[in-house]
Amino acid sequence: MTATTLATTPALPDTAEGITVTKVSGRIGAVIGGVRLSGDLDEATVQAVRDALHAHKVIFFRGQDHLTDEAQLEFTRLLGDPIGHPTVNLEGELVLPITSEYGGAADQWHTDVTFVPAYPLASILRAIEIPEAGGHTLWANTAAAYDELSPALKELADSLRAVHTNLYDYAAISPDRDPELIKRYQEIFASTVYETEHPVVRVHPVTGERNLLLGGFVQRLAGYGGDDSKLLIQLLQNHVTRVENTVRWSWQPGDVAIWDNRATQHRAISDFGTAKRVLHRTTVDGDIPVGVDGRSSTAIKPAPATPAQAA
Ligand SMILES: O=C(O)CCC(=O)C(=O)O
Ligand SMILES: [Fe+2]
Repeated sequence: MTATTLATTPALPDTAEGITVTKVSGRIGAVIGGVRLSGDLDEATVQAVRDALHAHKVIFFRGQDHLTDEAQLEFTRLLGDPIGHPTVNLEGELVLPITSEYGGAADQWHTDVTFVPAYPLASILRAIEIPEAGGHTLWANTAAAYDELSPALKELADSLRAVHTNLYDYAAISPDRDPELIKRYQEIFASTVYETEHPVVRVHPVTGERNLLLGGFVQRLAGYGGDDSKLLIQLLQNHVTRVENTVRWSWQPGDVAIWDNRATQHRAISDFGTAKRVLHRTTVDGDIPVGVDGRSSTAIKPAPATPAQAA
């Protein structure tokens, strides 16, 4: 870069200067201070938020009580195109209530909506009503998980592809919940069956980091028999959820968490009994993952339209 271009590089506006970034854990998570979230943020502030998101994977904002659903959605638009859930938001709503109404919470480690090829690049979760105790959320850094693998395991992981689906046995993973409620939830959540083959190692399109892409929607590894598939998935998933790679957030109403859905997994902690817990989620449309070998994810179900059908 020449002296001339340096001299003409615009200084960041004042608004971005007041922003503080304070790490919460060693490897993932930071609290951002000095930002009042809204659809009116200037580009320098939005860029600072994006940078913090890519660096820390999940970022937290306290005291955003002024936000309405509409304002949350307007802020979401600054990060990309908001997108509804493929099966739960059948009316096309862009704000998804995450409630305890089905008994408990999303307490399996997962990355949001990985059963479709271009799953969301980020999710934004706003706390509305929080139990007096418990109901925390955990996030794990899937790039840190990849980094700590031995060279031989990295090479193996780089070569694997996994099938993700929204059709699994919901009752088996939540044996202590009301079977009727679970059945109703499964009927909605898997009303259309999706299956997608993703690379197990996704190259992040912004940071270039390699991330393990697994989580609760994984069904099997392509080309591996059942037992080997299960064991290999477990081996890699254990690195993702190692406590050292995680952060835990204790919610207050008005808190907002934003996570890089291309670089994390998360889960709720279902330890709040029958207490009411309500959060509102928006998601930002994502891009199709690419593996280390340059191969993209592919849809299996619903079967992609052939060129003749599409015509
Ligand atoms: O309820 C939570 O803490 C997490 C919910 C969740 O998985 C999500 O909002 O994507
Ligand atoms: Fe989730």
